Order: sequence, then structure tokens, then C-alpha cells
Amino acid sequence: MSDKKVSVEFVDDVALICIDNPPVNASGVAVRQGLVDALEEIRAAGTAKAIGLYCAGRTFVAGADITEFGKPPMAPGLPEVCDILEANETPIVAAIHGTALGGGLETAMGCHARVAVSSAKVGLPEVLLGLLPGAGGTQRAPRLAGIPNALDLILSGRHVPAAEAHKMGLIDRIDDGEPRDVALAAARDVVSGALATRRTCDLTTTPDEAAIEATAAMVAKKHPQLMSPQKCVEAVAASTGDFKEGLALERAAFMTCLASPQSKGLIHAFFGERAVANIPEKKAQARDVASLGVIGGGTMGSGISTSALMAGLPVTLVEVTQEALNKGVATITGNLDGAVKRGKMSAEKRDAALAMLTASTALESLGDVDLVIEAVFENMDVKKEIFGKLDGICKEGAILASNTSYLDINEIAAQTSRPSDVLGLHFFSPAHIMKLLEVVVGENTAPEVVATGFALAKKMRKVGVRAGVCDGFIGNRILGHYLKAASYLVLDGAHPDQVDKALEGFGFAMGPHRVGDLAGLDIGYMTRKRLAATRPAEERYGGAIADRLSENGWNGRKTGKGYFVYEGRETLENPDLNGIIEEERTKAGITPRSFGDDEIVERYMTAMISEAVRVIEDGIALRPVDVDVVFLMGYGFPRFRGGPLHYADTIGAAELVKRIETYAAEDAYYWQVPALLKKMADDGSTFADLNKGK
Ligand code: T1G
Repeated sequence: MSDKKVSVEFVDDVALICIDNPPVNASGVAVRQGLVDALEEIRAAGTAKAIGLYCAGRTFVAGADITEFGKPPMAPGLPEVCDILEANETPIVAAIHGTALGGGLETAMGCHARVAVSSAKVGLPEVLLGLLPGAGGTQRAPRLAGIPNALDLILSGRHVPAAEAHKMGLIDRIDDGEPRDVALAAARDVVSGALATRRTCDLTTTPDEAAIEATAAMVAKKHPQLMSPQKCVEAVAASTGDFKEGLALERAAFMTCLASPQSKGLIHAFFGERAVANIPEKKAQARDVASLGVIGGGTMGSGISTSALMAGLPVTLVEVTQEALNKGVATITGNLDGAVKRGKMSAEKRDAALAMLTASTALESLGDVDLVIEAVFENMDVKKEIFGKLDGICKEGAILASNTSYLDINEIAAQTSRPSDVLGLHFFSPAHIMKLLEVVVGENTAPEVVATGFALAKKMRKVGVRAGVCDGFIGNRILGHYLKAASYLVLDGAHPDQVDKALEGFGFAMGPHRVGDLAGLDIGYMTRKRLAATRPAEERYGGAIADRLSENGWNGRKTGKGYFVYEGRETLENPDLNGIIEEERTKAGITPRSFGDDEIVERYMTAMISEAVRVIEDGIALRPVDVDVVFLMGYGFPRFRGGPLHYADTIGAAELVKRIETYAAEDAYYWQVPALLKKMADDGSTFADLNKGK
């Protein structure tokens, strides 16, 4: 059965088992069967007094093979393998390097002792996939580390450094060296008695009702929509009882979660974040970027600079005046201080990062940098002027990027003699925190320049998504469309607060009106004014209410008033809002009607999905998963729903077409069925099929 992902080596009176299943030694069926076969081979040989288990490559087992989920189970299952390891007569010690995660840590906890190199990390991140540890982790972790630590590990999904894991009791010893050597030394120490062994199942868990109750309450408050966190708490609570009964409860909970749409959404998100790196330019040779220039020290420019400095990239920040420059440097310093406070970096690293910042009021100071990111306010003429100047200043081979959120990269590139070196790098605010980076590819952008954009994204720990050129690229184009649906809902009778609450119930961290107030209503106002001249006559105008707010100077949090009123940390009703809404309805001759929360969500999501389909049709996004990742990483889309188009597959193209045709009776211009969606409704295909290139 096994295709030798697992090998056995006999050294004197010990045996070594090596797992070699690149890239991350996921415990797929070949690894599981290989482990069982290896134990049998060692038993048959009868020479080993102890066994060392280690992995080849960059990491210990990083979990069960997630690609097997949702497929018919293949024996032996991982729970069974962990039980076999634990029951084995000859003691087994696991030698951990890299990351022992999920089923990987469970495999190690099934062994009779664990040693780790000091750089190793361990964790049980299954909850991030809408699951819970399903191979004994909820029963063995509490026995080794106690209930509070086990709850922390299982509900945070965090990767715990070896030293802390040692303190927790998960790791018995820290040993540095090559994994095989560490495994060999540890196995010999088991034989000599220098390293104690025990079966985790024989240990007992000290009850801790208070921790269980407090965690259950926290989970109910923090993750009201999610199933698996609650299941995690229930399983850990069972660890104070009979071991086998606890395993059975864990298994039942695991199978329930595995079948849930939430887990499917989260697993789609996991693989999606990796799939978006698969671009046509993947094989092109990226250029080295060892220095960055950033033009504009405003919110975006200082956020981008901060992110680059945190990634170890020297930055030259350019502003027009010394005062603006000082403000930019102060913002960057504040961002870095904040990162130190949040424990994201040490004070020493902050100081080193700040030392890599050069501030200048001269564009000429960017003559030698490898890549420039222009992040000035959203005005085409200003951007064109800057790119025209950069063309004469920057060295040959330098890459010129714009952080524009909407504007035409081709038009900007045409200001230079080197349009092949120009692309869009669209960061999201706050840029030193948000993980999304839209890499906008112009009609002349060279493949190696695109590849460099993605390499920079990886270096800055961002998730790059390839986008074509259109107004607003992938995210903002779709946002612009579904926000119209939200504005029509309010004009037709729903209240902004109800719309927000309905979408927060769906899973968004914040509804569109609160997001508008947070980002600043003036941004939307300027966009509506910018597009006014080109707005089709047949398009219904939804911006009347928002215009009134901005024209009153009420632009949201930054002015203390927008759709809501903000006093300190309090969000209060805006007493003037209802009057404005009624006046605009009357002006438009609208008799308001009531909307249920479900209908609000349906209309909002159908609008989002339909424009997302057009973005695919127009080739602005490569695949549906690219749209999903943009919304998961940049627009607060509920991760457990997997993104707008993964979610769309839970509705089906036929039903979506029916909805749009129904709504079109009210507004045939806004509600149009995209051709691709119609085709999918006819041939029964799904967005998952499109992701597979079908
Ligand atoms: N299964 C299958 N493929 C995996 C995988 C896994 N567990 N982990 C990574 N890959 C693939 C990934 O898709 C990518 O593929 C390549 O490996 C490199 O990954 C019973 C049920 C280990 C920290 O949740 O967090 O065990 O894109 O790009 O940035 O209780 O991968 O190259 O084709 O992410 O260096 C629990 C998931 C599973 C850990 C490395 N384990 N992995 O990060 O590389 S559930 C996890 C990670 C479980 C049991 C349960 C990270 C990493 P491709 P990468 P990286």
C-alpha cells in the first residue's frame, strides 16, 4: 500500500522512523499506512529498545492532509494510528522541528515522549478550519498540559514556540541539531533512562470547571455563529472523564464539523490564500527589491512604509513639505510603537526598522531605489505628473507602482517611457495590518514586473491577488455595485441600522453604513462626484442620502457624525438621519415598505455575486477564488462563508438567476443576469468548477 513516504532505519538497539512527504509532511493515507507498517517492521525485527520518530524536509508533520477532507475516508485513520503509536510496546519518542500542527502534534502526543529543536513550534489550529482536533488532541493535550493550556492552544490555533510548549508540558526536552540526530539521541536516552516515557492516555486531567465555563462564555460571545469553537470546549471538558469516551465524543464532534458548510468555507479560504499565487507570470524571474521609495506620507503612504520597514526593507519616504514629511514619519513611528505594544515586534526591531527610514522632500532622492510606490491622494492629474517626473529620475529597471484604489493604471503608465515597468500595488487601510494586496497588471506590464509585485507581497507578508485594469479593479468595483443595493434598500424602506444588523448577523464584522462611517463618507462622496459625468441616465441614483450627510460635513467617525453619532467609544443614533431619509424618499416619490433581514442579505449578496461574476467575465480576476480571497482579506467578508463566490455555490446559479430576474422587475438596469451566470444555470456548473479550470 504505502509508496514509501515512511522509512525505517536500525541503529544499534534503537530504530528510527522517518516521514518524508513534502512539502509539509501532511499525514495523508500513505504516511499513516507507512507508520503502521514501520512499527510492524520494527516489531518483527525485535532489536529495537526504543524508536525515534522524525521528519525529513523543513518541518515535522504539519497536520492531517487537508486535501483528503470531504473525500471518502481511507484507512487507517489518523485517530487509529495515534492509538497504535500509543499502544506500541517499544517506547517511541518524537523529534520535532519546524511546525508540528494539528494531526502532527496529535501524532507526537500519541508517542511516549517529545523532544523539539528550540526553533520549533507546535499547535492545534483545526478551529481555523472550522474543525477541532480529531485524532485525540482534545483528550491528550489536557492530560499533558492541563485544561487552561489546552483550551488556549485549541481555541486560538496559535503556533506555540518550543520553549513555551516545554513549560506547558507538551514537550519533554529541547534539543538542537539535525532532526535525525535529535531523534537518535533521544531514542538512546530512552534506552538509558535519561529520558522518561509514558502513555498520555494513562495520565489524568485536573478538572477546571471555571476555565471551561469562562471559555464557553467567551466563545459564545466572540463566535456566536461558529460551531467548532463550542465543540472544542465540550470535547476538552470531557477529558476529565474516561479516555475512550472522550475520544468517541471528539470523533462525533469532528465528523459533525467536517460536514458543516462553515468548515468547507474555512478550508476553501485556507487553500484560496495559496491558490491566488498561481498566476500566468509565475515562472517569470522577479527583480530584486532591496530598497523602496514611497511617495506620500498620508494614511496609506505611512502604512505602506511601516509594512515595508517591518519586513526589513529600507524605505525612502518623500513628501512635498517638511511639515507633511514630519507628520508621515510620526505616523510611521506611531505604527511601529503600536506593533511593539501588540507584541508583534521587539523594541530593538522597531529601532532597527526606524533606522532604515530616510525622509526627504526631494523626488530626486528616489533615483536609486528598486521600487517606488506612489501613494498620494486619488487625483489622476497629480498621479500623471508624478509618474512623468519619476520616469526621468528613477534608475533603469526600477519598478514604478501606484497605490491608486480605482484609477486607470494604463493611463498612468502612458506618462512614462517605460510602461512595462509600471503596475498597480493596491494596499488596504491600515496598510501595515491588512493582508490583502491587489497587484494590478497594466496592458504593458512586463511578466517579471508582475512576478516582482507578488514577491514583494510575500516579503511584506501580504496575500497578493492579480487584478486587471478597470475602475476599482476587483474589490472596489464590486463594492461600488453592492453598496448601490444597500442604498436602494434604505431608499425603499429599510433603515441603515437594520441593514447593518442583518449583515452582521450574516457574519460581516461590520455593516456597510458603519464601515462607511469608519472609512469616511467623503471618499464615497468624491467617487460619486468623479463618476457623475459618466453615470448612465437609466441608472437609479442611490447616493442622495449619503450626499446630504457629507454636504452637512458629517463624514463619519472622523467628524463625530455620519450615519451614526460617535461619542467616545459609544455609537449612537443620528437624530437627523431619519428626517433626511424621509425627505429623499418623498423627493423620489417612494412609498417605503418593510424588509426582512433575510431579504436584505439576499439582495446585498446577490448584488455582490452578480458583479463578481462580471469581474470574472471581463478577465479582471483570474478565477472565482481570487474574488473570494480579495473579500476575505480586504473587505471583512465572513471567513466561515469562504468568500462571495464560494457562498454563491451554496445558493446555486439557477436560484441566483431567478432572484435577479425577480428583482429586475423593479429595476431592469441595475439587476441584470451576467451571461456567465446564465450559462452556469443552464449547464449546472459551479464556481468551484471554474476554479478547477473546468
Ligand atoms: N494538508 C495538505 N496540504 C497542506 C497542509 C495540510 N495540512 N499544510 C500545508 N499544505 C500545503 C499548502 O497548501 C501549500 O501547497 C504547501 O503545503 C506549502 O504550504 C485530525 C483534522 C505548515 C505553517 O491547519 O498552516 O490536522 O500551495 O504555502 O507558508 O486533528 O501551511 O504549494 O500547492 O502554507 O511555509 C491542521 C496548515 C490540519 C496547518 C507552512 N494543520 N498549514 O506554511 O507554506 S487539520 C494545519 C499551515 C488536522 C487532525 C486535523 C502552513 C504551514 P501549495 P504554505 P508556509
